[in-house]
Amino acid sequence: MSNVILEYTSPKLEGEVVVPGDKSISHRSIIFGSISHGLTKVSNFLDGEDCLRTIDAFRDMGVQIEKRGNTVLVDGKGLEGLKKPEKELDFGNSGTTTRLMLGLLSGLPFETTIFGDASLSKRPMDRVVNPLREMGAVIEGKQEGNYVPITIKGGALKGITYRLPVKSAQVKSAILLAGLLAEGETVVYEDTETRNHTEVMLQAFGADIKQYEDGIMISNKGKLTACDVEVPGDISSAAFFLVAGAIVPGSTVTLRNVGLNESRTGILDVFKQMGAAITISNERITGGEKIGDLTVKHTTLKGTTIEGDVIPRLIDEIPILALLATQAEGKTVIKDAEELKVKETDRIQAVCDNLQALGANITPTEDGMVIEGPTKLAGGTISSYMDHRIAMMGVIAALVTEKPVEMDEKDSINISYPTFFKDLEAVLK
Ligand code: SPQ
Repeated sequence: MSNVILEYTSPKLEGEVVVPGDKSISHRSIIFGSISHGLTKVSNFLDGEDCLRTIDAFRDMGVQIEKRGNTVLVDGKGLEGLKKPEKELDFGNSGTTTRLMLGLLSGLPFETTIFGDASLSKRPMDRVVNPLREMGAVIEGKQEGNYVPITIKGGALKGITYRLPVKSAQVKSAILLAGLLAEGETVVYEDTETRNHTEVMLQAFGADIKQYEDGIMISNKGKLTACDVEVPGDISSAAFFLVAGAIVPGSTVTLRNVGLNESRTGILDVFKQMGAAITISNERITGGEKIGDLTVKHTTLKGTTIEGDVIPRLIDEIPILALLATQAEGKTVIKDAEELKVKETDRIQAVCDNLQALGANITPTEDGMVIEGPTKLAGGTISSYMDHRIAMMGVIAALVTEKPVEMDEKDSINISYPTFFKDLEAVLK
Protein backbone atom coordinates (compact mmCIF):
# COMPACT_ATOMS: atom_id res chain seq x y z
CA MET A 1 0.00 0.00 0.00
CA SER A 2 1.58 3.31 -0.97
CA ASN A 3 0.43 6.88 -0.52
CA VAL A 4 -0.75 8.86 -3.50
CA ILE A 5 -0.67 12.65 -3.87
CA LEU A 6 -3.60 13.93 -5.90
CA GLU A 7 -2.86 17.35 -7.34
CA TYR A 8 -4.78 18.87 -10.23
CA THR A 9 -4.11 22.53 -11.00
CA SER A 10 -7.02 24.41 -12.65
CA PRO A 11 -8.58 21.25 -14.06
CA LYS A 12 -11.55 21.15 -16.38
CA LEU A 13 -13.27 18.09 -17.86
CA GLU A 14 -14.01 18.04 -21.55
CA GLY A 15 -14.83 15.12 -23.84
CA GLU A 16 -16.27 11.63 -23.65
CA VAL A 17 -15.87 8.60 -21.44
CA VAL A 18 -17.07 5.09 -22.21
CA VAL A 19 -17.34 3.72 -18.69
CA PRO A 20 -16.66 -0.01 -18.20
CA GLY A 21 -19.34 -2.68 -17.91
CA ASP A 22 -21.79 -2.82 -15.04
CA LYS A 23 -20.43 -4.75 -12.04
CA SER A 24 -23.78 -6.20 -10.93
CA ILE A 25 -24.68 -7.37 -14.43
CA SER A 26 -21.17 -8.76 -15.10
CA HIS A 27 -21.37 -10.98 -11.98
CA ARG A 28 -24.81 -12.23 -12.96
CA SER A 29 -23.80 -12.95 -16.58
CA ILE A 30 -21.15 -15.41 -15.33
CA ILE A 31 -23.51 -17.01 -12.80
CA PHE A 32 -26.37 -17.54 -15.27
CA GLY A 33 -24.04 -18.48 -18.13
CA SER A 34 -22.48 -21.14 -15.89
CA ILE A 35 -25.71 -22.71 -14.67
CA SER A 36 -27.48 -22.76 -18.03
CA HIS A 37 -27.01 -25.11 -20.98
CA GLY A 38 -24.93 -23.91 -23.94
CA LEU A 39 -22.41 -21.22 -24.78
CA THR A 40 -23.08 -17.74 -23.37
CA LYS A 41 -21.12 -14.86 -24.89
CA VAL A 42 -20.73 -11.89 -22.58
CA SER A 43 -19.63 -8.61 -24.20
CA ASN A 44 -18.29 -5.56 -22.34
CA PHE A 45 -17.65 -7.66 -19.22
CA LEU A 46 -16.17 -5.65 -16.34
CA ASP A 47 -12.55 -6.66 -15.78
CA GLY A 48 -12.72 -5.60 -12.12
CA GLU A 49 -11.30 -7.76 -9.34
CA ASP A 50 -14.74 -8.57 -7.86
CA CYS A 51 -16.12 -9.97 -11.13
CA LEU A 52 -12.95 -11.99 -11.67
CA ARG A 53 -13.68 -13.69 -8.33
CA THR A 54 -17.01 -14.86 -9.72
CA ILE A 55 -15.27 -16.27 -12.82
CA ASP A 56 -12.70 -18.06 -10.62
CA ALA A 57 -15.45 -19.59 -8.47
CA PHE A 58 -17.18 -21.20 -11.46
CA ARG A 59 -13.89 -22.33 -12.99
CA ASP A 60 -13.17 -24.02 -9.64
CA MET A 61 -16.53 -25.79 -10.02
CA GLY A 62 -15.52 -27.14 -13.43
CA VAL A 63 -17.07 -24.58 -15.80
CA GLN A 64 -14.96 -23.68 -18.83
CA ILE A 65 -14.77 -19.91 -19.07
CA GLU A 66 -12.64 -18.26 -21.69
CA LYS A 67 -11.79 -14.58 -21.41
CA ARG A 68 -10.72 -12.60 -24.47
CA GLY A 69 -10.34 -9.04 -23.21
CA ASN A 70 -13.79 -7.84 -22.25
CA THR A 71 -15.53 -10.69 -24.04
CA VAL A 72 -16.16 -13.81 -21.98
CA LEU A 73 -17.32 -17.18 -23.29
CA VAL A 74 -19.03 -19.35 -20.70
CA ASP A 75 -19.60 -23.01 -21.59
CA GLY A 76 -22.57 -23.82 -19.35
CA LYS A 77 -23.39 -27.45 -18.55
CA GLY A 78 -26.41 -26.66 -16.37
CA LEU A 79 -26.84 -26.70 -12.59
CA GLU A 80 -26.19 -30.45 -12.58
CA GLY A 81 -22.85 -29.89 -14.36
CA LEU A 82 -21.29 -27.99 -11.43
CA LYS A 83 -18.66 -29.98 -9.48
CA LYS A 84 -17.45 -29.73 -5.91
CA PRO A 85 -14.49 -27.32 -5.91
CA GLU A 86 -11.19 -28.87 -4.86
CA LYS A 87 -10.32 -25.94 -2.64
CA GLU A 88 -12.02 -23.29 -0.54
CA LEU A 89 -13.46 -20.44 -2.62
CA ASP A 90 -11.83 -17.04 -2.11
CA PHE A 91 -14.35 -14.25 -2.77
CA GLY A 92 -11.89 -11.46 -1.96
CA ASN A 93 -13.71 -8.17 -1.39
CA SER A 94 -16.90 -9.10 -3.22
CA GLY A 95 -20.17 -8.97 -1.29
CA THR A 96 -22.16 -9.73 -4.44
CA THR A 97 -20.23 -12.92 -5.21
CA THR A 98 -20.55 -14.07 -1.61
CA ARG A 99 -24.25 -13.47 -1.12
CA LEU A 100 -25.37 -14.75 -4.53
CA MET A 101 -23.15 -17.84 -4.30
CA LEU A 102 -24.50 -18.62 -0.82
CA GLY A 103 -27.92 -18.96 -2.42
CA LEU A 104 -26.69 -21.20 -5.22
CA LEU A 105 -24.33 -23.38 -3.16
CA SER A 106 -27.11 -24.10 -0.64
CA GLY A 107 -28.92 -26.22 -3.20
CA LEU A 108 -25.97 -28.01 -4.85
CA PRO A 109 -25.12 -31.57 -3.75
CA PHE A 110 -21.69 -30.93 -2.21
CA GLU A 111 -19.94 -29.12 0.61
CA THR A 112 -18.08 -25.85 -0.02
CA THR A 113 -16.19 -23.42 2.21
CA ILE A 114 -16.02 -19.77 1.24
CA PHE A 115 -13.89 -16.95 2.63
CA GLY A 116 -12.77 -13.43 1.78
CA ASP A 117 -10.58 -10.47 2.72
CA ALA A 118 -10.65 -8.46 5.95
CA SER A 119 -13.48 -6.21 4.77
CA LEU A 120 -15.68 -9.08 3.53
CA SER A 121 -15.07 -10.93 6.80
CA LYS A 122 -16.84 -8.09 8.65
CA ARG A 123 -19.94 -7.91 6.42
CA PRO A 124 -23.14 -9.54 7.75
CA MET A 125 -24.30 -12.70 6.02
CA ASP A 126 -27.22 -13.57 8.35
CA ARG A 127 -29.53 -11.54 6.08
CA VAL A 128 -28.94 -14.27 3.46
CA VAL A 129 -28.22 -17.23 5.72
CA ASN A 130 -31.50 -16.90 7.70
CA PRO A 131 -33.91 -17.21 4.75
CA LEU A 132 -31.71 -19.90 3.19
CA ARG A 133 -31.92 -21.91 6.42
CA GLU A 134 -35.70 -21.53 6.25
CA MET A 135 -35.44 -23.19 2.85
CA GLY A 136 -33.52 -26.07 4.46
CA ALA A 137 -29.94 -24.97 3.83
CA VAL A 138 -27.23 -26.29 6.15
CA ILE A 139 -24.79 -23.45 6.74
CA GLU A 140 -22.11 -23.11 9.40
CA GLY A 141 -19.63 -20.35 10.00
CA LYS A 142 -18.20 -17.70 12.27
CA GLN A 143 -20.76 -16.33 14.75
CA GLU A 144 -23.46 -18.80 13.73
CA GLY A 145 -22.78 -18.28 10.07
CA ASN A 146 -23.08 -14.49 10.11
CA TYR A 147 -19.51 -13.98 8.85
CA VAL A 148 -17.19 -15.75 6.42
CA PRO A 149 -15.47 -18.21 6.49
CA ILE A 150 -18.69 -20.16 5.98
CA THR A 151 -19.24 -23.80 5.07
CA ILE A 152 -22.32 -24.71 3.04
CA LYS A 153 -23.45 -28.33 3.06
CA GLY A 154 -25.61 -28.18 -0.05
CA GLY A 155 -28.72 -30.33 -0.33
CA ALA A 156 -32.46 -30.45 -0.82
CA LEU A 157 -34.29 -27.13 -0.45
CA LYS A 158 -37.96 -26.21 -0.28
CA GLY A 159 -39.57 -23.04 -1.56
CA ILE A 160 -40.55 -20.27 0.88
CA THR A 161 -42.48 -17.04 0.83
CA TYR A 162 -40.25 -14.30 2.15
CA ARG A 163 -40.66 -10.56 2.67
CA LEU A 164 -37.27 -8.83 2.58
CA PRO A 165 -36.49 -7.18 5.95
CA VAL A 166 -33.58 -5.24 4.38
CA LYS A 167 -33.64 -3.37 1.10
CA SER A 168 -31.07 -5.58 -0.58
CA ALA A 169 -30.81 -6.91 -4.12
CA GLN A 170 -28.18 -9.36 -2.93
CA VAL A 171 -30.57 -10.96 -0.45
CA LYS A 172 -33.35 -11.08 -3.05
CA SER A 173 -30.97 -12.62 -5.61
CA ALA A 174 -29.63 -15.25 -3.18
CA ILE A 175 -33.17 -16.46 -2.44
CA LEU A 176 -34.09 -16.50 -6.15
CA LEU A 177 -30.98 -18.55 -6.94
CA ALA A 178 -31.84 -21.01 -4.18
CA GLY A 179 -35.40 -21.02 -5.53
CA LEU A 180 -34.06 -22.39 -8.83
CA LEU A 181 -33.07 -25.53 -6.93
CA ALA A 182 -35.94 -25.74 -4.44
CA GLU A 183 -39.00 -27.98 -4.44
CA GLY A 184 -42.16 -25.92 -5.06
CA GLU A 185 -42.51 -22.19 -5.52
CA THR A 186 -40.35 -19.51 -3.90
CA VAL A 187 -41.86 -16.05 -3.57
CA VAL A 188 -39.90 -12.94 -2.54
CA TYR A 189 -41.68 -9.70 -1.66
CA GLU A 190 -39.95 -6.34 -1.37
CA ASP A 191 -41.48 -3.12 -0.03
CA THR A 192 -39.01 -0.93 -1.92
CA GLU A 193 -37.65 -1.89 -5.32
CA THR A 194 -33.98 -2.84 -5.36
CA ARG A 195 -31.89 -3.44 -8.50
CA ASN A 196 -33.64 -6.08 -10.62
CA HIS A 197 -30.81 -7.41 -12.83
CA THR A 198 -31.22 -10.95 -11.45
CA GLU A 199 -34.90 -11.08 -12.39
CA VAL A 200 -34.25 -9.56 -15.85
CA MET A 201 -31.54 -12.11 -16.58
CA LEU A 202 -33.42 -15.08 -15.15
CA GLN A 203 -36.23 -14.26 -17.55
CA ALA A 204 -33.83 -14.01 -20.50
CA PHE A 205 -32.22 -17.38 -19.65
CA GLY A 206 -35.63 -19.10 -19.53
CA ALA A 207 -36.28 -19.57 -15.81
CA ASP A 208 -39.84 -20.14 -14.55
CA ILE A 209 -40.16 -16.68 -13.00
CA LYS A 210 -43.14 -14.34 -12.60
CA GLN A 211 -43.05 -10.71 -11.61
CA TYR A 212 -45.88 -9.29 -9.46
CA GLU A 213 -46.28 -5.69 -8.38
CA ASP A 214 -44.22 -6.08 -5.19
CA GLY A 215 -42.94 -9.63 -5.53
CA ILE A 216 -41.31 -12.32 -7.64
CA MET A 217 -42.13 -16.03 -7.91
CA ILE A 218 -39.56 -18.57 -9.08
CA SER A 219 -39.56 -22.37 -9.31
CA ASN A 220 -37.25 -25.18 -10.45
CA LYS A 221 -39.45 -25.88 -13.48
CA GLY A 222 -37.69 -23.71 -16.07
CA LYS A 223 -34.85 -24.92 -18.31
CA LEU A 224 -32.01 -22.44 -18.29
CA THR A 225 -30.57 -21.97 -21.77
CA ALA A 226 -27.51 -19.94 -22.78
CA CYS A 227 -28.21 -16.33 -23.72
CA ASP A 228 -25.73 -13.71 -24.94
CA VAL A 229 -25.32 -10.72 -22.63
CA GLU A 230 -24.24 -7.22 -23.70
CA VAL A 231 -23.26 -5.55 -20.43
CA PRO A 232 -24.25 -1.84 -20.26
CA GLY A 233 -21.82 0.75 -18.88
CA ASP A 234 -21.96 0.97 -15.09
CA ILE A 235 -23.94 4.00 -13.87
CA SER A 236 -22.20 3.61 -10.51
CA SER A 237 -18.85 4.19 -12.27
CA ALA A 238 -20.28 6.93 -14.50
CA ALA A 239 -21.38 8.70 -11.29
CA PHE A 240 -17.81 9.84 -10.55
CA PHE A 241 -17.58 11.64 -13.90
CA LEU A 242 -21.12 12.99 -13.62
CA VAL A 243 -20.23 14.64 -10.32
CA ALA A 244 -16.83 15.81 -11.59
CA GLY A 245 -18.52 17.43 -14.61
CA ALA A 246 -21.13 19.08 -12.39
CA ILE A 247 -18.70 20.59 -9.84
CA VAL A 248 -15.56 21.49 -11.81
CA PRO A 249 -16.04 24.96 -13.39
CA GLY A 250 -15.98 25.03 -17.19
CA SER A 251 -16.59 21.30 -17.62
CA THR A 252 -18.75 19.43 -20.12
CA VAL A 253 -18.47 15.66 -20.22
CA THR A 254 -20.43 12.92 -21.99
CA LEU A 255 -20.70 9.35 -20.71
CA ARG A 256 -21.52 6.84 -23.44
CA ASN A 257 -23.62 3.62 -23.24
CA VAL A 258 -24.54 3.97 -19.58
CA GLY A 259 -27.05 1.50 -18.09
CA LEU A 260 -30.29 3.35 -17.32
CA ASN A 261 -32.28 0.57 -15.64
CA GLU A 262 -34.72 2.49 -13.43
CA SER A 263 -33.76 0.53 -10.34
CA ARG A 264 -30.32 2.19 -10.67
CA THR A 265 -31.00 5.76 -11.84
CA GLY A 266 -31.74 7.48 -8.53
CA ILE A 267 -28.66 9.65 -9.09
CA LEU A 268 -30.31 11.21 -12.15
CA ASP A 269 -33.39 12.14 -10.08
CA VAL A 270 -31.16 13.77 -7.49
CA PHE A 271 -29.20 15.65 -10.16
CA LYS A 272 -32.47 17.10 -11.44
CA GLN A 273 -33.61 18.01 -7.89
CA MET A 274 -30.32 19.84 -7.34
CA GLY A 275 -30.61 21.78 -10.60
CA ALA A 276 -27.71 20.05 -12.37
CA ALA A 277 -27.36 20.55 -16.14
CA ILE A 278 -27.71 16.96 -17.32
CA THR A 279 -29.20 15.56 -20.52
CA ILE A 280 -29.94 12.01 -21.63
CA SER A 281 -29.68 11.09 -25.31
CA ASN A 282 -29.56 8.10 -27.61
CA GLU A 283 -31.75 5.97 -25.32
CA ARG A 284 -32.17 2.36 -26.42
CA ILE A 285 -32.66 -1.20 -25.08
CA THR A 286 -30.00 -3.91 -25.25
CA GLY A 287 -30.53 -7.35 -23.71
CA GLY A 288 -33.57 -6.17 -21.75
CA GLU A 289 -31.66 -3.28 -20.17
CA LYS A 290 -32.11 0.39 -21.07
CA ILE A 291 -28.93 2.32 -21.97
CA GLY A 292 -28.15 5.83 -23.16
CA ASP A 293 -25.62 8.68 -23.19
CA LEU A 294 -25.42 11.25 -20.39
CA THR A 295 -24.01 14.75 -20.83
CA VAL A 296 -23.33 16.94 -17.81
CA LYS A 297 -22.13 20.54 -17.60
CA HIS A 298 -20.91 22.53 -14.65
CA THR A 299 -23.58 24.73 -13.11
CA THR A 300 -24.76 26.16 -9.79
CA LEU A 301 -26.42 23.51 -7.62
CA LYS A 302 -28.83 23.65 -4.72
CA GLY A 303 -29.07 21.36 -1.68
CA THR A 304 -31.78 18.72 -1.42
CA THR A 305 -33.15 15.86 0.67
CA ILE A 306 -32.35 12.30 -0.42
CA GLU A 307 -34.53 9.75 1.41
CA GLY A 308 -37.02 6.89 1.19
CA ASP A 309 -37.58 4.79 -1.91
CA VAL A 310 -34.83 6.46 -3.94
CA ILE A 311 -32.11 5.20 -1.55
CA PRO A 312 -31.75 1.64 -2.97
CA ARG A 313 -31.70 3.21 -6.45
CA LEU A 314 -28.54 5.17 -5.63
CA ILE A 315 -27.06 3.44 -2.58
CA ASP A 316 -23.56 3.03 -4.11
CA GLU A 317 -23.54 6.64 -5.36
CA ILE A 318 -24.03 8.22 -1.91
CA PRO A 319 -20.30 8.79 -1.26
CA ILE A 320 -19.89 10.77 -4.49
CA LEU A 321 -23.26 12.53 -4.03
CA ALA A 322 -22.03 13.72 -0.63
CA LEU A 323 -19.11 15.39 -2.39
CA LEU A 324 -21.54 16.96 -4.87
CA ALA A 325 -23.57 18.32 -1.94
CA THR A 326 -20.50 20.08 -0.49
CA GLN A 327 -20.51 22.24 -3.65
CA ALA A 328 -24.28 22.94 -3.63
CA GLU A 329 -25.94 25.97 -2.06
CA GLY A 330 -27.74 25.20 1.19
CA LYS A 331 -28.44 22.06 3.14
CA THR A 332 -28.47 18.50 1.80
CA VAL A 333 -29.90 15.79 4.05
CA ILE A 334 -29.33 12.11 3.30
CA LYS A 335 -31.43 9.69 5.37
CA ASP A 336 -32.77 6.10 5.38
CA ALA A 337 -29.31 4.98 4.27
CA GLU A 338 -28.17 2.93 7.30
CA GLU A 339 -27.21 0.13 4.84
CA LEU A 340 -24.10 2.23 4.11
CA LYS A 341 -22.67 1.04 7.41
CA VAL A 342 -22.32 -2.55 6.15
CA LYS A 343 -20.69 -1.93 2.79
CA GLU A 344 -16.95 -2.46 2.08
CA THR A 345 -16.45 -0.08 4.99
CA ASP A 346 -18.83 2.02 7.10
CA ARG A 347 -19.44 4.50 4.29
CA ILE A 348 -21.24 7.05 6.53
CA GLN A 349 -18.19 7.38 8.74
CA ALA A 350 -15.65 7.13 5.88
CA VAL A 351 -17.38 9.81 3.77
CA CYS A 352 -17.85 12.20 6.71
CA ASP A 353 -14.31 11.78 8.09
CA ASN A 354 -12.74 12.31 4.67
CA LEU A 355 -14.85 15.29 3.62
CA GLN A 356 -14.38 16.91 7.05
CA ALA A 357 -10.61 16.42 6.65
CA LEU A 358 -10.81 18.33 3.37
CA GLY A 359 -12.75 21.18 5.01
CA ALA A 360 -16.39 20.32 4.26
CA ASN A 361 -19.26 21.07 6.61
CA ILE A 362 -20.68 17.54 6.95
CA THR A 363 -22.14 15.75 9.96
CA PRO A 364 -22.84 12.02 10.20
CA THR A 365 -26.26 10.84 11.44
CA GLU A 366 -27.56 7.38 12.38
CA ASP A 367 -28.86 6.73 8.88
CA GLY A 368 -27.02 9.18 6.66
CA MET A 369 -25.47 12.64 6.83
CA VAL A 370 -26.18 16.37 6.70
CA ILE A 371 -24.10 18.63 4.46
CA GLU A 372 -24.05 22.45 4.35
CA GLY A 373 -22.65 24.03 1.23
CA PRO A 374 -21.11 25.41 -0.76
CA THR A 375 -17.64 25.06 0.75
CA LYS A 376 -14.35 25.70 -1.00
CA LEU A 377 -12.52 22.50 -0.04
CA ALA A 378 -9.00 23.07 1.24
CA GLY A 379 -7.24 19.74 0.67
CA GLY A 380 -5.55 17.47 3.21
CA THR A 381 -4.98 13.85 4.13
CA ILE A 382 -7.65 11.18 3.69
CA SER A 383 -7.96 7.39 3.69
CA SER A 384 -9.57 5.15 1.07
CA TYR A 385 -10.52 2.72 3.85
CA MET A 386 -9.59 0.18 1.15
CA ASP A 387 -13.02 0.88 -0.38
CA HIS A 388 -13.08 1.53 -4.15
CA ARG A 389 -15.95 4.02 -3.99
CA ILE A 390 -14.40 6.01 -1.14
CA ALA A 391 -11.07 6.09 -3.02
CA MET A 392 -12.67 7.39 -6.24
CA MET A 393 -14.58 10.02 -4.27
CA GLY A 394 -11.21 11.17 -2.87
CA VAL A 395 -9.75 11.53 -6.36
CA ILE A 396 -12.73 13.54 -7.66
CA ALA A 397 -12.64 15.72 -4.53
CA ALA A 398 -9.02 16.58 -5.36
CA LEU A 399 -10.26 18.23 -8.59
CA VAL A 400 -11.90 20.99 -6.52
CA THR A 401 -9.50 21.40 -3.57
CA GLU A 402 -7.20 24.39 -3.21
CA LYS A 403 -4.24 22.23 -2.14
CA PRO A 404 -3.32 18.61 -2.93
CA VAL A 405 -5.08 15.62 -1.37
CA GLU A 406 -2.96 12.83 0.05
CA MET A 407 -4.61 9.38 0.14
CA ASP A 408 -3.18 6.19 1.65
CA GLU A 409 -3.71 3.98 -1.43
CA LYS A 410 -5.51 3.78 -4.77
CA ASP A 411 -5.32 0.10 -5.75
CA SER A 412 -8.76 -0.65 -4.25
CA ILE A 413 -10.20 1.16 -7.28
CA ASN A 414 -9.40 -1.99 -9.32
CA ILE A 415 -12.36 -3.66 -7.61
CA SER A 416 -14.86 -1.90 -9.87
CA TYR A 417 -13.01 0.50 -12.20
CA PRO A 418 -9.49 -0.58 -13.25
CA THR A 419 -9.30 2.08 -16.00
CA PHE A 420 -10.48 4.94 -13.79
CA PHE A 421 -7.26 7.02 -13.88
CA LYS A 422 -6.80 6.47 -17.61
CA ASP A 423 -10.37 7.62 -18.29
CA LEU A 424 -9.94 10.62 -16.01
CA GLU A 425 -6.66 11.69 -17.63
CA ALA A 426 -8.33 11.49 -21.05
CA VAL A 427 -10.96 14.13 -20.19
CA LEU A 428 -8.80 16.41 -18.03
CA LYS A 429 -7.87 19.54 -20.00
O1 SPQ B 1 -20.46 -6.52 -4.12
P1 SPQ B 1 -20.44 -5.47 -3.07
O2 SPQ B 1 -19.11 -5.43 -2.41
O3 SPQ B 1 -21.56 -5.59 -2.07
O4 SPQ B 1 -20.63 -4.07 -3.86
C1 SPQ B 1 -21.38 -2.87 -3.67
C2 SPQ B 1 -20.51 -1.72 -4.33
O5 SPQ B 1 -20.40 -0.61 -3.81
O6 SPQ B 1 -20.02 -1.99 -5.42
C3 SPQ B 1 -21.73 -2.54 -2.23
F1 SPQ B 1 -20.76 -2.41 -1.45
O7 SPQ B 1 -22.58 -2.89 -4.46
C4 SPQ B 1 -23.72 -3.72 -4.18
C5 SPQ B 1 -24.91 -2.83 -3.88
O8 SPQ B 1 -24.68 -1.97 -2.79
C6 SPQ B 1 -23.98 -4.56 -5.39
C7 SPQ B 1 -25.34 -5.14 -5.43
C8 SPQ B 1 -25.66 -6.21 -6.40
O9 SPQ B 1 -24.93 -6.38 -7.40
O10 SPQ B 1 -26.67 -6.92 -6.18
C9 SPQ B 1 -26.37 -4.69 -4.61
C10 SPQ B 1 -26.18 -3.65 -3.58
O11 SPQ B 1 -26.02 -4.27 -2.33
P2 SPQ B 1 -27.27 -4.71 -1.41
O12 SPQ B 1 -26.65 -5.12 -0.11
O13 SPQ B 1 -28.09 -3.47 -1.27
O14 SPQ B 1 -27.97 -5.79 -2.05
